[in-house]
Amino acid sequence: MKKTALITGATSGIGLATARILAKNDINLVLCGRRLDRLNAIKDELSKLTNVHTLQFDVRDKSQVSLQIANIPSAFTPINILINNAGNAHGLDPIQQGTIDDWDAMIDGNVKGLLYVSKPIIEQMVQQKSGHIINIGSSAAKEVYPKGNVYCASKHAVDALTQGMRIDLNPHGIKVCAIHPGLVETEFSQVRFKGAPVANDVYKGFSPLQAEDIAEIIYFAITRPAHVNLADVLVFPTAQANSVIVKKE
Ligand code: NDP
Ligand code: 8X3
Repeated sequence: MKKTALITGATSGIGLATARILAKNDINLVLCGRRLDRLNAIKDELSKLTNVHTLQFDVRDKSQVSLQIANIPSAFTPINILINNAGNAHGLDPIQQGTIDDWDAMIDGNVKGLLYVSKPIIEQMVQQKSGHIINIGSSAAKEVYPKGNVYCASKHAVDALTQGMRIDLNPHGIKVCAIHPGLVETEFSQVRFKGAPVANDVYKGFSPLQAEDIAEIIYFAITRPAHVNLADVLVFPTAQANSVIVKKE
């Protein structure tokens, strides 16, 4: 019986790379994001490999999230694998110079959005007495770095929620995992720096992780035997020791 995975943030970066590897491995996909043109193009691409359904919503919009998840066609339910990947950093400023709009975007998207998506899927998984939730945290979930303040807080929350989910869902046979990447070359820095040229410098002078590196780890996690749960994975590029030490040429 084919499994179905719902991936948030499937329109670029880690989410898109994960959609591609899962499609190649015959997993049905429910792909989510805000950019409809990209969702349509990805559906065209991956429908050649597997069954694909797309949902366009902003994870911050709780009524849209619950409405759209409630209306997933029955061929794609129940969801067996939830990959909570949607998220971004907005700004890199000392706390005294941060903007409330950036803070709202990070707390509402990275934390509350993850909860809004998880709630209806967890209900399905509890009914099924099985399921696998993968939350994409960050090295910023494990340590705080200068100017990282609110982004780090949002990812620390993802780490805490992962642990809380693992505890509360333990009686229901549901696996819960967090994958915490360091520097991955995606659209992340374009978003963080709002398209400013500095975004192009973030990954220069060393070999950063690529989205496919994280997608492969996600695929490894979801293909472990039933009795094995990868609970917490911290992954850096070799050149990175922590959030502030990166060996550059
Ligand atoms: P990208 O910017 O390439 O991808 C982010 C994805 O999230 C997009 O598909 C975007 O889709 C979606 N997204 C963002 N905000 C929302 C929202 N409010 N509602 C719905 N979808 C949203 O970055 P990454 O692939 O790098 O990021 C994926 C995850 O990995 C994030 O949680 C990020 O924090 C985390 N991460 C990234 C690292 C890095 O260095 N790149 C390192 C550690 C963790 P759309 O715009 O179409 O809605
Ligand atoms: C993304 C990695 O170092 O920019 O979560 O926080 S970092």
